[in-house]
Amino acid sequence: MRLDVPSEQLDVRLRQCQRMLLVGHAQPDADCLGSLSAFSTYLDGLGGAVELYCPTLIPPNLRPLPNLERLRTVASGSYDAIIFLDCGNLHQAQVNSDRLAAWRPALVVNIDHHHTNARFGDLNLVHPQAAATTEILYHYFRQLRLPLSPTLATPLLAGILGDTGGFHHPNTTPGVLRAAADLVAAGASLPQVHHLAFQDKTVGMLQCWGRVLSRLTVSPRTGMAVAVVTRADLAGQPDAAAASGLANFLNTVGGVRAVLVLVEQADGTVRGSLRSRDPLLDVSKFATLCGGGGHKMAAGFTVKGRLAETSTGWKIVA
Ligand SMILES: [Mn+2]
Repeated sequence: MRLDVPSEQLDVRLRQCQRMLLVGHAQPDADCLGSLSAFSTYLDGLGGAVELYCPTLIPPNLRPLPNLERLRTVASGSYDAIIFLDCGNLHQAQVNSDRLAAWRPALVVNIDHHHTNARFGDLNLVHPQAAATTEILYHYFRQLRLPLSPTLATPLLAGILGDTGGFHHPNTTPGVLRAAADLVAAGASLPQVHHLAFQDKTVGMLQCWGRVLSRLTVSPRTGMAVAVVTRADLAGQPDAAAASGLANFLNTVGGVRAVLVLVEQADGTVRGSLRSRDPLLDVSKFATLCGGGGHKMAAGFTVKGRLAETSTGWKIVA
């Protein structure tokens, strides 16, 4: 993979920085957290101070990745460089332009693979053909001839496994598999990383899914499965796990062309998760219409409102 910005050019800039902040998106997944973990290990080796920031808490199954104990949900200092990882836009990281200005960064780096990426950085390593942000980082580190220790290889593989659904999504290219093989050769354990990335279900979550699935509808006309998750269904379950896990699961059901999971959030919004396995569909277009974004086969959006049942189905009402 040829990177938009030569690796040496970014490496030289980062070596000049005293204070750096790594930023991940809200409700971070294995790719986002794998990227934060691996990139912080690399930056620690350059000499500057490195902070890790994510606006929401991280799923317990991903906490063992190196350096994530340093992750904070607040970052109030000023930084020479801010590096956004796996964020399609500032909004996904819950960062507005005032917040960004307050961090007073001399350099904003944007490393991502969402094809809706807004290219908001001073340096943009945005590669929509990459299966995962960690696949971009893999090539970045390789081009720098950085030795791949297990500490680096494990989170890189976690991101690849997470975003390829364990090598079963259509983004699993020969190049992804070669990168993964190289990471296993460098000391990442495939069974351990698979466990880390996917053993995220709990009994409470399955019971929540049970309530939601009892009302599941699949349109005979469009093949779209729609599931709605109310606050009552959640009964204290984390919203993100309910949404993305359920959407991925429904995407494996026969006869389903596309999936929409709507989850009522505690803050008076509804989060939509979209999935498809049909190469003729682009669910990110649907997400973009609703103010969100993402990939052709996995996308999401957030709208104000709450879920209400009507005589003909469910509606998002103010
Ligand atoms: Mn990703």
